[in-house]
Amino acid sequence: FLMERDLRKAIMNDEFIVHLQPRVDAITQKTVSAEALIRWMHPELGLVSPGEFIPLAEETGLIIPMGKWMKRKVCEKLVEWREAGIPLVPISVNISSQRFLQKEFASEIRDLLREFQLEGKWLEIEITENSIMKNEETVFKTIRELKDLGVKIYIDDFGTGYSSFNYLKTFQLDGVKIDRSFIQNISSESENASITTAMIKMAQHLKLEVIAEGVETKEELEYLLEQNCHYIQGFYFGRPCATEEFEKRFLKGA
Ligand code: G
Ligand code: G
Ligand code: MN
Ligand code: NA
Repeated sequence: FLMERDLRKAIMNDEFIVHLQPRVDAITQKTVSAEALIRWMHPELGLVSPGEFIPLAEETGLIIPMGKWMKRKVCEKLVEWREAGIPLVPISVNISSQRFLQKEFASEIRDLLREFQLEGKWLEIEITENSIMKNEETVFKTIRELKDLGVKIYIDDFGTGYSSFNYLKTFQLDGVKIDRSFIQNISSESENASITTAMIKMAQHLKLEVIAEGVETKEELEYLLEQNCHYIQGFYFGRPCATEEFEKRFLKGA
């Protein structure tokens, strides 16, 4: 029932907001970064979740202006924290493969960082395995340019894509985020446990950071810690929330 026209109007009327979810180092208990997740405050429907409009945004190409909006918002937030003397954490942004595969992606990031006078390490990106399967030449160049800027690159939903693992040695990535479907009930579901353990081992062997997503319970956390995976994102440490709440709860070291 959501139409392209609604989505266009939403972009024009600035109906989107950014929520942030902490990624925590479970050993130090410190928030090490934040994932930015888009939300749509629809005037009649209320909060619409991205699962309902990202596919339409991708089909219609509106994902491109939406992504630009998101990256600017994130840079504005980082600058706001810096000016307020709040200790920054990097903010990680989800990039649609449509955008990532365009030749100009890295220069968009470069221009943004320059405009906001931000070092690349404050902006991180999450791409899916599907983004690096195609168009190897462009991907290679884009990744190198992002690395030169100091922007970290993570594979999101790790373990759910169709690609082989070959890309892990081809491209210089920074880390993987193990999809939450593997994390759920990990301590009692032996299949999820074996798969996750293998993914953690492989990633660590390749010197990649490993982040477990969707961690909801103490049992899941403890299992992951036993496997040496201590970067944790999930409801256990915090749900995605408005930026003001994120600042109060997770950056109060200011
Ligand atoms: O926040 P939530 O779990 O409802 O997000 C659902 C999906 O929408 C996730 O796959 C998430 O990666 C995606 N998503 C959220 N925000 C953005 C965004 O700004 N850009 C893109 N491309 N995807 C997003
Ligand atoms: O595809 P991506 O990993 O970017 O999507 C992140 C999504 O996962 C967000 O929509 C966020 O709301 C959701 N999420 C984050 N932590 C948890 C969790 O602990 N449990 C569940 N069920 N969803 C989570
Ligand atoms: Mn993500
Ligand atoms: Na994910």
